This record gives sequence, structure tokens and C-alpha cells, in this order.
Amino acid sequence: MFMLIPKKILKMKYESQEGHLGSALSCVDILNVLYSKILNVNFENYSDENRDRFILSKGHAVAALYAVLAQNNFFNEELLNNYCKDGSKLAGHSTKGSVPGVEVSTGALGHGLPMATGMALAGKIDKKNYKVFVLISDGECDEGTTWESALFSAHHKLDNLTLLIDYNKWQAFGRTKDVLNLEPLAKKWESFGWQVKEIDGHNFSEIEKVLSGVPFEKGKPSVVICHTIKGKGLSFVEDKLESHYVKLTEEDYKKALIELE
Ligand SMILES: Cc1ncc(C[n+]2csc(CCOP(=O)(O)OP(=O)(O)O)c2C)c(N)n1
Repeated sequence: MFMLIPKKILKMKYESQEGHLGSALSCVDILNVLYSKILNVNFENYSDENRDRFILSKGHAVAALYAVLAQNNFFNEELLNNYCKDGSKLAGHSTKGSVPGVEVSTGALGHGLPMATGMALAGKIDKKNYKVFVLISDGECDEGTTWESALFSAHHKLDNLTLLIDYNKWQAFGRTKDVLNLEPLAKKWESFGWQVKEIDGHNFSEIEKVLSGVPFEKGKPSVVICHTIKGKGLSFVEDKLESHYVKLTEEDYKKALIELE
């Protein structure tokens, strides 16, 4: 039976009783557009050296990546039923080699952009045409590694690198503005030498349009600040602190299935 991707994530979270539901729903629309419209990567070429690369740096949201990879036939969708269960290939944080399409292991925040930067630099040195995309959380903009990579990428003119920031304005225990304010975020990236655009990270046509236009400027890395909603689509967690660690009861699950219809 056909099931919308957010519903698949919901089912995985309910059946595994693992948290991070809000984190996955925050970025799933971006991943959906990336894999269906933008990236030159699929089950046939996922280990080809010329493929585009995508790194989900906020590895705690990997349920969204698994659901999107399954939808795009990287592996059999049946595997989603074992998400986060004993012996499953699908762990709660991204694990390289677990299933086709997971480029690197992530979960310790702050490492996705450094790895993507290295891949983009390698592409330039090897004179390859592939593009590198990486999605980080707003919380990862608190990490020194992110800003070191920002300096480095601009210095080396890595215009084959596109950063997506999932700006849902929440971290694990509070609002981003209260934990560590990032504003003015666009100006910060501009001043680091990046070309910046801002979009609604749940609007499919906006996401597709902006990502079809990278690099925004020759010789500069691109960053897309995606305004998103943590727990998007579910009234009882949407834009709420609970969305990070929520464990769904049967009643929540039934209500959520109706809301995501
Ligand atoms: C280096 C590191 N420190 C702490 C954690 C624990 N942790 C998991 S998610 C999270 C923060 C969640 O907020 P954010 O990074 O903004 O992600 P999102 O709101 O998109 O889920 C933290 C601190 C971690 N995974 N890695």
C-alpha cells in the first residue's frame, strides 16, 4: 500500500519507540526533493566516483534519510520495518555501509560539513564534476568545526559544495535563540565568503528551484538557509520542545496518522 514518506517515518518511530521524530519531519521534505529531483545518485551508481554526494550531518534524523532512500529504491522498503530494532541494518544514527546510499557515519554533531568540504576539495583536485550537498542542523552552527569548514571552503573556492541549514529554531533542550543565538545567520555566512539564499524548507517547488541553481556564484560555496518547522505536520509536537524526544503512545500514533493524511 502506498504511504507518504512522513507516515513511514511515523511508523518507524512508533514501532521502535526511538526519539527524534521532530528532527526527521523537519528535514524530510528537503531530502525528498534532493533525491527525487536534484542528486545524480541512485541504486545503480551509488558507489561510482562521479556520483553526487549527500551527507545528512544531523545523523539523529536518519529515519528521514532511510525513508527517502527506500522510496528511491536504494534498498527494499521492508527493511524500514526493522528500524532501530536488535540486529537491524538501520541504526538510529547514520552508519556508513549499512545500506546503499548512506555516504558517511554521522550522529556526533558538527562533522558533516568538514567531511563534505573534504569531498568537495577532492572533487576539485581530481577534476571531477560531481556536486556535494550536506544538511546540518541549526545546533551544528554552534560548532567550531562548522565555521572552520566555512572559512576553508570559501578560501578554496569550493563552488561544488552546497550547504543546507535545517533552521527549525530548536535544539534538544530549548529554542536556538535562547541556547545560543545565531542571528543574523545569513550575514554570518555572507561574511565568511558564501553565497546565501533563504527558502521555506517545506515548499517543494522552492526547494527544487533553489537547488537547481547551484552554485549561486562561480568560485563560491553556496548555502541555503531552509526555514523549517520541527515536528512539521503533527499538532502535538509541531514547533514544540517535546518533538525532540517524544515517544509515541498508541493514541498519539492513531491521531498522528490521521493528521498526516
Ligand atoms: C557532538 C554532539 N553533542 C551532543 C549530541 C546530542 N544531541 C543529539 S541531537 C542534539 C541537538 C538537537 O538540535 P539540533 O542540532 O538543532 O537538531 P534538530 O533540532 O534539527 O533535531 C544534541 C545536543 C550529539 N549528537 N553530538
